[in-house]
Amino acid sequence: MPYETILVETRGPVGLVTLNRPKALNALSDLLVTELGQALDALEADDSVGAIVVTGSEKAFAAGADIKEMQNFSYMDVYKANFITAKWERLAKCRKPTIAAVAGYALGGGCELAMMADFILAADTAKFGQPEITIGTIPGAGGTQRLTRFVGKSKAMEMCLTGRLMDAAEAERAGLVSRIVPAADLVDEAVRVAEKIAKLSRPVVMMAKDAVNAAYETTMSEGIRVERRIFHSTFAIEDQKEGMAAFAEKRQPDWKHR
Ligand code: CO8
Repeated sequence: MPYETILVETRGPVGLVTLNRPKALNALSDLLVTELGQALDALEADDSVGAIVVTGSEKAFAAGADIKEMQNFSYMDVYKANFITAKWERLAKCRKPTIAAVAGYALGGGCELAMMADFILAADTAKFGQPEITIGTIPGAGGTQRLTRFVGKSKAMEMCLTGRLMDAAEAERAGLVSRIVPAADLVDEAVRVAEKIAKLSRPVVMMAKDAVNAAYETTMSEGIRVERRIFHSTFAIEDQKEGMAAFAEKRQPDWKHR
């Protein structure tokens, strides 16, 4: 399907979505968010795709929600349309594993979008921030909640109250990103990691993702209970037999479910 604001391709078992509004630093217009949702629907439905990478340009992953588009919205406009959270949550709702590959600015809604992925790989040029306060509003797509869980109250509070940006090194120290890679290698490395995940047993990968996500949504004791139930259920999948047999027989596993 041709899109106006994103590029979509598959590289082997990896779906790669590139945000593509370079003149606006990939500002997240309503059309872009809609098209991103459509692309994710299609990649989730495509059985040949085992993992998804979302990236932007060298200069910007995304510089936020489109300020020019929303500047004249009234309270009634945003309230009635439930602006814009329902559509934005699509990335967070993916069942397949997702990686945000971030170079340059990931600001406001851009930072929020990156945090909806399962993990963030950052280029050494990446800059993260929630600068909404400097334009008279606050994060509206999970920023105050997800950032606080990633980096803790003190840093999240400082960033949301002052709009200060975090560079890649600070983001890695704070646990916002899993790793930093040179900007020139970012997309290739993200695709390599996604491919590695896509070549594993798909149901077991999805179960591992569910179990880690439980840590964000429940108490420790409930999370441990969820993990144990999911762990037990892997023993109902042929791939657990295959993986353990392959280990014992000193060979590579041949996964049944990909
Ligand atoms: N919206 C619309 N246009 C943008 C945005 C944006 N967020 N960011 C940049 N642009 C446009 C600029 O207006 C400019 O367009 P033009 O050439 O027509 O003037 C073009 O992109 C290039 O930008 P700059 O000239 O400003 O580039 P610089 O390199 O000088 O500066 C910055 C880069 C620092 C990233 C700067 O552009 C900037 O500060 N951008 C705004 C950052 C920001 O405040 N983001 C938060 C937006 S609010 C938000 O995200 C709320 C989320 C709430 C979520 C609700 C669900 C949607």
